[in-house]
Amino acid sequence: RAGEVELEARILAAKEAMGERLVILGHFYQRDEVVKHADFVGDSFQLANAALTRPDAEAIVFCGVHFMAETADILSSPDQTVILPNLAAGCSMADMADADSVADCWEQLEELFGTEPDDAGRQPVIPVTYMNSSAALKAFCGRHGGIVCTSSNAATVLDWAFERGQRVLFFPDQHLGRNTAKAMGVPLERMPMWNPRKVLGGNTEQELLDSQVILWHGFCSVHKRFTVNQIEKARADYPGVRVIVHPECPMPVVDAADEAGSTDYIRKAIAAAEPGSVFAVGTEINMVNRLAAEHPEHTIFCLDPVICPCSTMYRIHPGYLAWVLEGLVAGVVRNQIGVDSDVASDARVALERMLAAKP
Ligand code: CIZ
Ligand code: SF4
Repeated sequence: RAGEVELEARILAAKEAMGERLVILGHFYQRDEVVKHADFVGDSFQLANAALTRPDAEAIVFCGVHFMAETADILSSPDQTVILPNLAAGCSMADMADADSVADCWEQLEELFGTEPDDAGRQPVIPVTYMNSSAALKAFCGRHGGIVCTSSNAATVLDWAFERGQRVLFFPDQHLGRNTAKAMGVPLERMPMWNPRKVLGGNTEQELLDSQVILWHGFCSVHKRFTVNQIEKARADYPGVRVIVHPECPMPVVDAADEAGSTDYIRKAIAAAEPGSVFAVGTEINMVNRLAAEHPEHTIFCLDPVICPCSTMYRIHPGYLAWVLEGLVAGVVRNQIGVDSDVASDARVALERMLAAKP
């Protein structure tokens, strides 16, 4: 406790000393002791955009995970410095699509499908990456006619890709890809999964030739914990409960829920509901607890009764926040995230395609 109070005082003093030269961004999945110091709270893309509204801030301290800080660095101006308070705050899902495995997959696909467009001018494969991926993977998509998506715009982005390609290679999250494509009417038989440890990803040539969406094998270890059993239990305990889950959850869970949507969707659905509503939410616990505190007029609980924070988000301890902020006050930049300029410009191409892809 005493330690917490002291840390908080150190953070506040450093913020005060930095004034307008500093902006602190806090992801929805961060713990309260960190979020309370954030100038903006949001999902990864909202936060990258929030940074753009503060061109005067020379330092952007991103309380989130590595790929988010990279995206902020790609979109911010060259004289802004992006800082990740703990460099060990990665994302296990993003790490599942490493550059070597992706390059190897692409080579095998090019060999199978060729590189020539069909009569309608569609490329053999359009790569689509979820925002939750490394800058290197976003750059790969930029270089190969591909695009980035978020969990809010995945269907719009897939439409964009289906217009331009005979099929899509979707990374890193199999669940977001499968749930989105299924809702758009793509049959499951046409969504083989690519396992990078196997030749042709573990598929036959025919399965790949018939595919419409090839799903990378990645997943989120937080969202894959939600189960249909938990939904059945919530419905039994709270008749009339609204079950909302994130589309990173496995397909049977999304199918059994009342609704699936991004963190932004979940927040808006709860804010718009009649007072006295009951929500069982399938996403990270810090966000669910905060929603419950912000909306005492509703009953809101996490679908998983066992506390399940995102363990890498949790690595942003207030102690690291104090340490990087005090560094800035002393003129020392600690834990800077800098994306190489070639990578950043290719990644920006894929991000800009996403912004231009309108429903
Ligand atoms: O699951 C995550 O990490 C999310 C929702 C990230 C994001 O885009 O904010
Ligand atoms: Fe990655 Fe899942 Fe954590 Fe999001 S919640 S940062 S996808 S591990």
